[in-house]
Amino acid sequence: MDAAAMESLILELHAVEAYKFGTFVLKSGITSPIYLDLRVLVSHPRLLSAVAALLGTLVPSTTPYDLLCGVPYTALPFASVLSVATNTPMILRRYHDASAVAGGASAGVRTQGAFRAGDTVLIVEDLVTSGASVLEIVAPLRAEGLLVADAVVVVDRQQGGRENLAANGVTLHSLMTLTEVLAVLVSHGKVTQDKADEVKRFLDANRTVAVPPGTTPVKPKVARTPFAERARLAVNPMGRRLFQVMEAKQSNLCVAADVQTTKELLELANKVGPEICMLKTHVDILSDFTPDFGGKLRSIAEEHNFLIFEDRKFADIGNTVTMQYEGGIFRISDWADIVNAHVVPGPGIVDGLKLKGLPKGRGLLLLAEMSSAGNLAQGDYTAEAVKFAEQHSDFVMGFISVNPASWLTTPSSPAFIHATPGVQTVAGGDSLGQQYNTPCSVINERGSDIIIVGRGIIKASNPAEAAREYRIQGWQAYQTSLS
Ligand code: 5BU
Repeated sequence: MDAAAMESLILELHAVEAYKFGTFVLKSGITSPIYLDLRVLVSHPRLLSAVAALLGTLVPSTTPYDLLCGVPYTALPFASVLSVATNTPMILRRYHDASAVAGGASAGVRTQGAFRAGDTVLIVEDLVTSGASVLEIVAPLRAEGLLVADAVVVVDRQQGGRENLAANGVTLHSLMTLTEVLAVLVSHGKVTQDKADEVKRFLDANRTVAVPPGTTPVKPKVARTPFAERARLAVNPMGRRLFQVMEAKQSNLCVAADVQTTKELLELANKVGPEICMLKTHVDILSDFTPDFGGKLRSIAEEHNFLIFEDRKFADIGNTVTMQYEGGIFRISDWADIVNAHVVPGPGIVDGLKLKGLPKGRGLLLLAEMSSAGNLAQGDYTAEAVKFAEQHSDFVMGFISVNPASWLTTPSSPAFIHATPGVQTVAGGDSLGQQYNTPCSVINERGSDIIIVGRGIIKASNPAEAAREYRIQGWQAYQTSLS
């Protein structure tokens, strides 16, 4: 769109009060001095039609698409008008699947309209802040085998959405940015310079909504040895088995089963079992643990072919961890294929755990990094973890890592595996310091192998379906990283 056309569109949108100035709390939780309300366009069909037509011109003709999908609800009229005008079929996604789960004729059917796996979908959205709404649509579409590489949007609020989408393999094309809107409104006397400056200060302070510092990928892709080959290189038998399971199930997904009862955990294991290579437990948060828990979980693991990782994070001297690993009420070494340990006590912790675990064919992950904000596992500490692992490659199968592509000291063998917690479809964090990166960023840019997903799956209304979506995303990112 040329500058004159954009200027006149901005003024027309202003005339129908699509831009509102005041104090507004956005969906992302931030307080904004400007609010864009493009729903008003349903009352102005000519303008709606013009905006829809312009959206259709944003994607270069060299990247054709088969289908349109509007992000509910504001963008649905834009997508519909563009669909009719260009004779491009549409598909529909529900906003949230609560109604589908509740029942009814279309229960369980979440993408409506005719499509085939491999079809290319153009996402249509009204405006993008963090990109969360677009990503909530992209993930399930990809899980259905659809290809999504582009999203068109009327306004880019310039608050991390473009970067967040790019980190997930989606190119954002916008008709205008908030900066361009402000410049036109000021030059036509529609807002004061003071108001524009206030909005600009807000923009500067909120450039990367939901993308905490350090989570934007900076590293180039790392060269990757395929999992099948690494299975052959692995010294620790459990490490070898994990690579084999990953290849067999085409899954580099580990679910963090952070539920409070054994009943819930076993049910969850059954639901997500087909999608995962590994189930991560915190056995000490189960309120009703009984000694038969391990046996029950192991039979589910055998049925679905996944490994059990007890996230015990041992952190004591060698002698104590032998007892914590083998004894107590949990008897972890009897049922957990894999455990993990901090390296802060020194190499004695690995010796201690190895004494009990190696004869049983178990494996150990060392905590080289952590996902929580402000943690101290970095730099030399991470390098020491690598050293410990190399000295005990018979028992240490890999690391808990966050950004192994950034490590200055890297393991000399690709046999070590990297598993990364702090993963959700949208980058961000929780209120207690957890930091999330996307599957694509974790596997592709950060060079990890396994995504560990907890609340992104267990809090979903359909954990089995969410697990499938994460598995497909994680595996696609792995395959991309091979090429
Ligand atoms: P979430 O719900 O996806 O945030 O759960 C993450 C899980 O991974 C949870 O069980 C944590 O205890 C675990 N975790 C982590 O989040 N960060 C770390 O550095 C390590 C483990 Br180690």
